[in-house]
Amino acid sequence: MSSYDPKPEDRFTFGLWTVGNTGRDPFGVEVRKALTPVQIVHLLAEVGAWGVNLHDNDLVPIDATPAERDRIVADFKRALADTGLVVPMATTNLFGDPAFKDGAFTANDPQVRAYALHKTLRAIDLGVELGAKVYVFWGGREGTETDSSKSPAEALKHFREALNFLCEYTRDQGYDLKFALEAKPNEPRSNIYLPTTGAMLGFIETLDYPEMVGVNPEVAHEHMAGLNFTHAVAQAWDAGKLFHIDLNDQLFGRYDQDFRFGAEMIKQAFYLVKFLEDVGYNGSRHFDAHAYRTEGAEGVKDFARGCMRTYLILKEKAARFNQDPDIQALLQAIHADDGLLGWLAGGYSRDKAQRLKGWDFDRGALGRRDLRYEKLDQLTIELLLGVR
Ligand code: GCO
Ligand code: MN
Ligand code: MN
Repeated sequence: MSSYDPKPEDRFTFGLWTVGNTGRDPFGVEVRKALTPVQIVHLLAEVGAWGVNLHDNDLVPIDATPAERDRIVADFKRALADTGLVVPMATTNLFGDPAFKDGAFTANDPQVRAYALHKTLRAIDLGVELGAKVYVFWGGREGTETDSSKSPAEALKHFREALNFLCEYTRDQGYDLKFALEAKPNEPRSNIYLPTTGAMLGFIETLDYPEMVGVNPEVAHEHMAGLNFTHAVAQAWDAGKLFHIDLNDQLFGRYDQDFRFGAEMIKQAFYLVKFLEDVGYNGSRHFDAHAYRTEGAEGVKDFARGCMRTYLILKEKAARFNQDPDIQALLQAIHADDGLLGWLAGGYSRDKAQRLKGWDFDRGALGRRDLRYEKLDQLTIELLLGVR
């Protein structure tokens, strides 16, 4: 067994909709046979994943009868028990049905908004029944093509009301469940509200129970917006809000590509893995991606194994970075502190402000410092390219 084989403690998860993706796109029909949820659980166990996540309707069709629902859920639970897979996260499909064409919690029609709540209440029950501890909200249809149709401020009010209602419900039921909001700038709507992780973090503080609500940042979504994903993740971590993460890959400026983790922007993927490992993130590492449309049944397994393997290789590279004597020597020099300004630590005081105003800085020397980031970056690249 190589050290790149996934283990339960790696907390690698996939959605039913990820390895279950049939390759359908706006220009073409399915290229792969649809797998049942039970088959997907077995596939994930075969490739070594720890968990499986789901939207309500990935498991239970939207028009299933109560008896059908119970049978499907029982079969699924048996597959989980047979394989040892867990369900750490659940979510609601609030985008697929035509009822949600103008949004769910932010739709103009109060009946649609109420239906979205009704559907989510039931889906929360289902998620908790399966053991989920994190509940994701991705508002794919929460947005507009034309801003003549609704006020963005009204829409946010509606979204806030819905989340407050659902937080109260979760508390009322005594569920051990946290919410994680997932931002995306566009697709399928032309403009989706709260388009970035940073926007979500600001919004969370306006909720009645902000401590219950965090974020689920996704690589592809911040890349679609041309942003540095690791910086978004770091902000979420700093705020104590990194409840979940969606890993995949994506070039800037493209449609939602959902590629295998690390498939495109390997250096960004490295800094992300290094960040997660350095800070000790211990939530799910969820791959929200799917195989290329060129792939069949074996290709889907190659895809899933590739996501996990690349993560583990990058984790090893991060450990190497942290031990590399040349890299560490450079970092030590970069962060060197002669201690002269040590008295500034520990926050403001009137005396400190006075003393600082009178301090004589050698501005010229500060500007002349050669920072050696070129060398540091080249060493990082060489490490990633496998020659160190
Ligand atoms: C997307 C999203 C979704 C969500 C999923 C769970 O771009 O389609 O990333 O895959 O993550 O709906 O909330
Ligand atoms: Mn996505
Ligand atoms: Mn996602």
